[in-house]
Amino acid sequence: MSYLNNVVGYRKDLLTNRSVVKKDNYVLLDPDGLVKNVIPGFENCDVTVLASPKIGASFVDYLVTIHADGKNERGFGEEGIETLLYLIEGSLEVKAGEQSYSLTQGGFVYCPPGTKLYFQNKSGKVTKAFLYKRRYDRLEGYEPYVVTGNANEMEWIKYEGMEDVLIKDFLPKELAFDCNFHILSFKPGASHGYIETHLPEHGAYFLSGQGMYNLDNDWVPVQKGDYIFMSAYSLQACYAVGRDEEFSYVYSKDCNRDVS
Ligand code: UGY
Ligand code: MN
Repeated sequence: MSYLNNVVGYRKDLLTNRSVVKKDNYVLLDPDGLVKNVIPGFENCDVTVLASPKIGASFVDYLVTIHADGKNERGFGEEGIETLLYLIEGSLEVKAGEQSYSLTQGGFVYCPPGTKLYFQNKSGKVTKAFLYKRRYDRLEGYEPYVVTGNANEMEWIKYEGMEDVLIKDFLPKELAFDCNFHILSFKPGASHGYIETHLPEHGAYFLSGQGMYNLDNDWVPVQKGDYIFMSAYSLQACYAVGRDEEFSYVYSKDCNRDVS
């Protein structure tokens, strides 16, 4: 790196970006490279599309900065689409259809297809949210429903029996739901028990700490604010680095369905 500092006009922001894009395999997005997208109906919002079908995902993830009085009056979630909003920072008024919720940091609302998700930032402060949408895979005899809660009030569960890797599940483990959302947290030095290779896809937004991630056997450093898409069967595992802070991320995972 040091030679770059002697290059006349060297701009660190132009020459260094940790993002990696391996379409249909995995994607790491460094927040320094994110750009704003215009999404109809999102007012006073900076919207970035993270994962989408263009990189091989069956879902769309967004990072949304909602400025004072930012809102989406059209509602989020078209016909047949399920949605989730997770509040990374600040507070936000959210409606699932006609039902209203006041979310604080860590709050989430899941809407099944047929229920639109609306939000409005009345806090006067900037708020940051993670949004997800995906075509719902209906199973005869089962009806998904609105689920809301706050991750900060949920109990940690040992992940696969490990003492130093903990998980929280947002949605009930019921066949009505074809996906789930989790927060996975690693104590300093902790790691997955093995390199996972599985059918479900993930979109993961890093909430705290730093770690090393094995993505299809490429080891990449990741930290708070990064985003990773992991496609079906993409090899994946990580360990937390640092001494104090836990390494954690919120992520989606499709589940409860046969392969069609
Ligand atoms: O649930 C999972 O598959 C999760 N442990 N995967 C991951 O963290 N990459
Ligand atoms: Mn996994």
